[in-house]
Amino acid sequence: MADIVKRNSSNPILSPGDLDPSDENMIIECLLNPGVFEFNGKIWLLVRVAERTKQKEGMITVPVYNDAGKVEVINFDLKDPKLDASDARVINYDSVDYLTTISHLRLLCSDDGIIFREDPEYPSLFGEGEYESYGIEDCRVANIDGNYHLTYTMVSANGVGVGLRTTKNWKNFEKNGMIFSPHNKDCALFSEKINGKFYALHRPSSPELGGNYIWIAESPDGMYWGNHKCIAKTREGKFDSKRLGAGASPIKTDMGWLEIYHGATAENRYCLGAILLDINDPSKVIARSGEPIMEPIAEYEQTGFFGNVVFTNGHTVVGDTVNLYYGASDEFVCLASLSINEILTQLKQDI
Ligand code: MAN
Repeated sequence: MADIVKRNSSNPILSPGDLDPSDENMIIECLLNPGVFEFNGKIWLLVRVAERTKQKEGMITVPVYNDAGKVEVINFDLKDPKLDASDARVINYDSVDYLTTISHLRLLCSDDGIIFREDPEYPSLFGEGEYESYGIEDCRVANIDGNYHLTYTMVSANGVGVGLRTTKNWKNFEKNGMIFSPHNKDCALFSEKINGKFYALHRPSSPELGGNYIWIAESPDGMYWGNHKCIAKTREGKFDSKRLGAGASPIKTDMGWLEIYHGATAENRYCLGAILLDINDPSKVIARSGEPIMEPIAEYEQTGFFGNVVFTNGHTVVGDTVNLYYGASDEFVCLASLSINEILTQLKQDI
C-alpha cells in the first residue's frame, strides 16, 4: 500500500484567498508548507505565504526585498530570448535565477487544529538583509526546552541556506543568522538533546558529485554544527530518485526516531516517505520506506501552482496519531492523519 494517510474532509484547510496580502501591491499566490507548534494551549501554524506583484501584460514581474526591507519589482519582457520562464517557481534571465514569488511566514492559531485564524498580537516574519532578499520559506519549528528554534530557508541571489531564529514568546526573536551555508535547506532539529548534543537533519546539494541527500550534524549549542554524516541518498527507480529532504522534527518512538521526509523524482513528483533512526545514535539508519506513505492523489494535490506535490514540514503528535500539515500543489495547506504504529509496521518490512 503506497498511501496510508487519512485526508481531512475540510481539505484544503487554507487557500490563498483566505488571507490578506502583506501589501496592497501584492497578490497571495500560494499558502503552503507550514511549520507547526503548540503554544499557549493552542495549535499554531507558521505558514509560508508566497506573494507576487500584480503582473503587467506582456511582462513578467518578480519581487525582491531591497536593503531597506521594502519590496522592489523587476520587469522582464516575456518575448526576451534571454528569459526562461518554463518553471512556475523560478525564472532565469541571462543566467541569473529569480523567484516568481517572495515568501514570508505568517502565524495562525487554532483551538481544534482545523480552523485557523490570525492573531494581530503576533506579527509575521519577513526576510531581512542580504541573505533573505528573495524571502524566507518552509520553516521547521522545534521546541527545545521551551525555546522555540525556527530553522527556515533563506533565499537570495547569494544562494539558498538555512537560517535560525529563536523565541520563547513569538513576539521577540533572536536572530542567529545562517547556520548552514548554500546550497542547503530542509533543516529539522531534534526536539531534545541526545547524549548532551543538539542534532539536525539538513540537505546540502552537491550537483557534480553526490546529489540532494539527507545529512545529519551535531552541535554543542544549536548554532555551530559539525560531524556531518550522509544518512539517506536518492534511489533510482523509486519515489525519491532525484532529491529528498527532512520534514519536521523527528518523532520519538519505542523503535527509534521516526522522520517523515519528502522525496521527488526528476519529473518533480513529490511524495512522503519515512525513515527510522537509532534512538541513541541517530546517524544510524534502522529502516526506510521502500514505497511512499503518501502520494499526491487528491485533486488539490495534483492541480495547482505546482502540481503533483505533497510536502510537509510540520505536525502535532497525539498518542499514536500524527496530525500532518502539508503543502498541496505548492498552493494550499492541508491536513492528514497517520498512525505511528502503522508507519512502524510498514517500516519493519523495509529493514
Ligand atoms: C522545493 C521545496 C518546497 C516546495 C517543493 C515543491 O524543493 O523547498 O518549497 O514545496 O520544492 O515545489
